Formats: sequence, C-alpha cells, structure tokens
Amino acid sequence: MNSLYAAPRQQDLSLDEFWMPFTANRQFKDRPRLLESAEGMFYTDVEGRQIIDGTSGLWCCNAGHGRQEITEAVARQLSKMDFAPTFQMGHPLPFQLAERLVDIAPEGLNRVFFTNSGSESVDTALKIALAYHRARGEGTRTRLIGRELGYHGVGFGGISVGGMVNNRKAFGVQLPGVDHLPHTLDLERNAFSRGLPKQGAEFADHLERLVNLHGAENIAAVIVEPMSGSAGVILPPQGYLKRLREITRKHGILLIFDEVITGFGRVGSPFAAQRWEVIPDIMTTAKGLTNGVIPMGAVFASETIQDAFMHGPDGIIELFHGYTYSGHPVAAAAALATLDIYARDGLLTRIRELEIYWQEGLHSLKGLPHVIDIRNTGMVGAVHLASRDGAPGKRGYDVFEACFWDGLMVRNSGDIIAMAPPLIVEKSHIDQIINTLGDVIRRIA
Ligand code: PXG
Repeated sequence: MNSLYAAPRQQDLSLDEFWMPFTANRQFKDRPRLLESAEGMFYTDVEGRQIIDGTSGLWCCNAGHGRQEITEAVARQLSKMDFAPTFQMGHPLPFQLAERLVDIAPEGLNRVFFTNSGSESVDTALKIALAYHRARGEGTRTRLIGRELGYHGVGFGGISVGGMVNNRKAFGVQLPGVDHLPHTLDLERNAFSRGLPKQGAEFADHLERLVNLHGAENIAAVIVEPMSGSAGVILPPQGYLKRLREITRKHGILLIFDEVITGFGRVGSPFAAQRWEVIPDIMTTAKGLTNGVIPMGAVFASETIQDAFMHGPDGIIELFHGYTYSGHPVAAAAALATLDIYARDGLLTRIRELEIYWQEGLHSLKGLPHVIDIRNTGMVGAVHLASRDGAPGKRGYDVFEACFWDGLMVRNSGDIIAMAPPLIVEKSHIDQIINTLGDVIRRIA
C-alpha cells in the first residue's frame, strides 16, 4: 500500500534513538509521519502538507492549536518564576487554578490535587480512595474495580484496573484484589445508535455480583471512564452511569470517573458528569486542562473525602503523596490561560450546537464497505470496521495511514477509527473530515 504514495523526503534525522510510545517503531521508521507545525484545526507536516486534526492531537488540544494567549502566559511565567516547590512551600498559581477549576467542576467536587498526566491522576485517585477508607477506620476496603476495555493510563495502578489486554499482558503481576465489570459494547443490540445507546443499563448490575462475592466492606472504589475513549469510543448505555452511582452509594464504595478524555467540553459540558448528570466522588483529568500545551493533570475530590484526612497530630502530613511537579507554575499558567479561552469562547458547551451535524455526518458513512457500527456523542465519533480474516487491526491501521496521507489525522484502536476534533471545529471542517474518511474507507477498507 505504501507504493500508492510518494515516499517522504529524506530527513536529516536519525530515527533510531527515540523509542516511540505506543507505536509500531519499525513500521513507523520505515515511513515516518512527521508533524512540524500546528495552527487552529490543522497540522503541517515536514513536507509542508496540511493535515486536519481529527483527534485534537491525542484528545488534548480542545481549543485548537497555536493559541497565542497560552503561549504568552507560559512565556511570562517562565521569565517570572520557572519552578517553585509545592511540598511544605507554595506559590499562588495552583491555588488560583484550583479555585477556577472548582467553579466549573461538578457540584461538590471542590478539592483539587495536581499531577502531570492522566496516568498519574489515576494512580493518585486510587491511592486517595484507599487512604480515605483507611483514614475512616474502614481499612478492609482495599479492592478496586475497573472495567473490561477501560483505559486508565499506563502506571501499574492504571493497567491493573484497566481492561485493554495488550496494555496488561506483558507486564506480569499487577495490583492484587482487582475485578472488572463487563464492558458496555453491544453491537447486536445497539449498532448505529445515535448518541447514547438505549440498551444495556443492566451491565452495571454486575457490580452487585462483585459485592456479593467479596463483601462491600472489602471494596474501596469503582473506576470507569464515563465514555471509554481509547478502546474505541464505547458509550455508556442510557441509565448505566446512574445505576453504577446508585449501587456504589448503597454499598459505601467510592465512584471514580476517569475524565481524562471526557473532561473540558468534549461531550458538551465541562465534564461528562454534568452532561450525564451523575456525580462521582473522585474525578481524574489531564489533557484538555492545559490544551495539551504543558503536561498537567488534576484530581478532583469532594470536601468530605479531604476532610477524612484532616485530623491527627499537629504538623502531620495528611497524605503521603505528590509529585515534584504537582502544581508546576508554568503548567498552572498554561491551564489558567486555557480556562480563560474556554470561558471566553464558550468552548466547554460549544459543541452542543454542532453535535447533531457531526452525528449526521458520521452516520452518513453507514453502508460503506465493512462498516459494522458508528458511534457518537458530543464531539467524539467512531467508525467500527469489521476485522479482516486473521488480521485484527490491519484494516483499521490501513485506514488510519491512508487518512494521514490524504490529510486527515484520526486514531485507530484496532479496527475502530476514533475521532475527536478540537472544539473550535466548524461545519466545513466536519465535512472535510467525513469526506476524507469516507473516500478512504471506499478505497482502502
Ligand atoms: N485515563 C484516560 C481515560 C485516558 O484516556 C489516561 C488516563 C492516561 O493519560 P496520560 O496523560 O498518562 O497518557 C488516558 C490517556 C488514544 C489515546 O488515542 C488515549 C490516551 C492517550 C493516548 C492516546 O486512544 N488516553
């Protein structure tokens, strides 16, 4: 297939030394896809070709690329104070940022712990959950429950509760005492649903079975993505998240929403918890927090949770956890500037005006060869392709690659093509994305 396209110009780059993350290194290095600049909805590659960003980078550049206000805030902060500790020391920015974040957070989630990534946010949330129960004298609550096909980053905690097998199987023994709920992908009943599928709230009832098996007094928390992004846009069936909330509440189990992807406007509210009206006890975020410009994550918890730690002898550190860069001044400056843009341009709810246009565009691809499902919510969409015999993932990869050379950046998770354009997207961009993807599927799939 490569011969269909001109080979990229030879770069004066050695490609050997950089061990690339989540990449087929040898395949990539045979024919690299190298981006060089970015502005608004578009990347430009080293050959000068424009590529429309169908994935907000890696689901993080929600306000589009090259936002001057963020660049300036970062530059200003760098020249004012490059770094300051937040262990037994502080500076105003993370306090300001936490206050601003609480303003847009789901009700009651009014305490914020800073991290540097989604993976760190997840480990932080799991540790807070465990320590919270212990602080309240319920130290037997140590079990954690994730979900099949869940993605919670790549730390040992995250892969233990995560449910994407390739992210787990090479890495030996993981956290003990972890169970998984069933995933909610149900093509038989729900294929080609527009928005949240109707069938499947009862998948949440599996939690009752785990409670019966282990005893609620041994279970600390359930962690789920309100919508699974990485595994290929797997949506919560209508009523499913509410049911999870009811069951967790009934048994004193904490509910953690991993909103690393769904946070910051992706599904039409600041957070999915608000759009889908289910408020967790703890919420993890990263990515869109700084528009992807500087690494940063934030974990939100309720005051009740934090209060459980706020006793003990004078001067005791209440939670033995944190990162050198928790609340980093430059990252915090980037986040504050990002929140300004989100507020000024109404980006955290903007896609409500466009989601039906996006939905109809996506669903116009129904009937193309090998398309077995199309899923959408907010400014997220997936086209699920049937696998080729004996070659799972190959069709998805070929579509991803051909899209790139045709000027569209998508992600493939196996044979699922996932998209999440920046929230500044216009109808003409949506048309371009849908037309390019449709052409590629007709030609390649
Ligand atoms: N939780 C969720 C729900 C995520 O989607 C992480 C945690 C980990 O975040 P960090 O910042 O540690 O990578 C993620 C990350 C993709 C893709 O295209 C998704 C992610 C990262 C890279 C690619 O599916 N999600």
